[in-house]
Amino acid sequence: MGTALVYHEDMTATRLLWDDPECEIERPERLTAALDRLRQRGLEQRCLLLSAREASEEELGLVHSPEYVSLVRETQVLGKEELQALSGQFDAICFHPSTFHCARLAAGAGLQLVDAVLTGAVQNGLALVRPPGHHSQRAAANGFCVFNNVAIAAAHAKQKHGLHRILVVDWDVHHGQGIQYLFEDDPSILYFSWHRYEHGRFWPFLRESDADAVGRGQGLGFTVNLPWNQFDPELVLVSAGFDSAIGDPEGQMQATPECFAHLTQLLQVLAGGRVCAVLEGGYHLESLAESVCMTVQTLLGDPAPPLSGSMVPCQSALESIQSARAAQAPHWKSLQLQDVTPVLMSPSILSPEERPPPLLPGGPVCKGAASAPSSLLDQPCLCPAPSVRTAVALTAPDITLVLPPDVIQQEGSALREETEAWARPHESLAREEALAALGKLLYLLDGMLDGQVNSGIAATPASAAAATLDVAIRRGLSHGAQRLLCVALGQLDRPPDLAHDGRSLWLNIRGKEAAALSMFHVSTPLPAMTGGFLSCILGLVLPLAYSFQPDLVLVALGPGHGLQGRHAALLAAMLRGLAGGRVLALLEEDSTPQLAGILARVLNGEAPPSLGASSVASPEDVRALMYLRGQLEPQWKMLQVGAFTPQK
Ligand code: X5A
Ligand code: ZN
Repeated sequence: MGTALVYHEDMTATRLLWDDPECEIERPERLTAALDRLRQRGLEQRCLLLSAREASEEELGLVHSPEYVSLVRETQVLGKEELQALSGQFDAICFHPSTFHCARLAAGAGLQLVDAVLTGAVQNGLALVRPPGHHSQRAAANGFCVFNNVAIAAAHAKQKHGLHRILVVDWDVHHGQGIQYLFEDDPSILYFSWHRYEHGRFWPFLRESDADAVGRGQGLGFTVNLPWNQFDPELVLVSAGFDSAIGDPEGQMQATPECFAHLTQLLQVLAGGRVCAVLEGGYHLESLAESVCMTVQTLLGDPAPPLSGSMVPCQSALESIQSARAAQAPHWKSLQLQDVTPVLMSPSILSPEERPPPLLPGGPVCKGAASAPSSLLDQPCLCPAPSVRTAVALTAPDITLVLPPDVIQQEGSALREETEAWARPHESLAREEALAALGKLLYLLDGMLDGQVNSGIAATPASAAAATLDVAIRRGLSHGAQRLLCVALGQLDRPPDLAHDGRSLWLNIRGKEAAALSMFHVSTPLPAMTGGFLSCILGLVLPLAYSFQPDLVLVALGPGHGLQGRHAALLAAMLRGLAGGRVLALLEEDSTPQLAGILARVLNGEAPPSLGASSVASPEDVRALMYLRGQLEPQWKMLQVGAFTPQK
């Protein structure tokens, strides 16, 4: 359905008129660098370009006081000295005669994006704006922010489009206290922020940025850090700051550009894929440009490049996550079933006496942060994007199967002798139909391993499912895959003579028993309800998969898999985050065209249908999950993120 890119050149006008080391990083080149790179990568050309309009004063009034709007309006006619004096009344603000115009364009860009998404003109989009917005408050500019672009967009989505549940995800490195203040008593706007905090020593140095700020009044539980399986938003707004990216002089964090592709992709499974991202911070031009490209590319449906790095969460991150879970548990049923013992008994802010001086940019630099960008950013993913994103290889092409125009219906088959050689050890592959299906699967798989095709769907007669999967695994491992993840649903057993060499991870979702036969051979029951299914994916499948870092993923829906179409779509959408989206789905031949169609569209980058506000997991499902996590956590460290066991 398309991706919008909202921009207006005028937003490069506002700039610093005097010396101010704090404000100088928020400069016009931030926009031009991001836009140039989008052009260079051919991404701008794939978007629907919208020219930003100014927000009206009435629209600004959705979250700002009339007096404050007037005050900003009047800066247009002030001289340099007056501007500087007024700026001094706020924290980290530098007004310019064009500030009012730019800030109205920035707010207007967010509104236009929301309108485009909610009228169905596009599926999602990004607004490239200056000045940023998330620190700005009802009657105050703050932290380079003048009008609160994302907050105005959220209020507008409620007022003009009648939405009832809006998720705002703030991945800027700073806490968007402006958004928190504006909506802390509003349960219809769930504000989730991750930010650098340093026990209160990182700007904006606020006690209320901590995990125990959970909203108030009606809005209790609707501020800060939550899992998203009960809220079921109708729209996702992203305060997309890239100062959490590697190389940023403000944030001094280590997130690679690929991280933003994964964050975006994770959010795309919500709200039927209606995601509006609005630029906030991000001050390292190279890192900003790359991260913006990753975000837009993912909005366009391209698979996320694999994450690099060790996939071992650090202790302090685990503590922060656990604190937030503990603080949120009273307000969210899905957290109550889990182990949310607080790690920290006292609030994580230090008292004034024990507090070291504030951390300022240019102060102590995180190890590696300053030097990392050159190494990590100079070598963009060189592998060319496959020419075909998704191919469907069904034996009896179904005329009722409706596919998007760019999904290829594959005609080819592997050579007959070769197919027979692979089939020989398997009795169930002797039949002509099974052989024909195997030939098509091998051809598709080779296309994927050669890098011509990114993802695909193949089918097999039910009686040959296990043997076909067995061949696919062997073929994958012998023809270029280093690590292969196989997620098997239904009556499919791990091939008995598959080597235990750590190159394959077998995850079976079926039956009654949860069992970890080895760290590479895991079996878990298929949860009965949506809540349990989500917990299984988020709490087990993804942490295992991200820890394993496969370069090929097979998902097999075998005999009696019992999976609903929308659940299969969610599983496929989530697994697409692995292996650069190199996912092959294996279906039974008599699967419905609806199932094949939805999987093809999701593998091709479409958002899966929204699951609706889901039930929580059943006690049995939780028990199975907890058991497996306990067994596997020592080996697969990403599991620690969800179930924290304090470590000595
Ligand atoms: C939008 C944004 C940061 C202000 C930092 C002031 N503001 N030291 O990233
Ligand atoms: Zn920021």
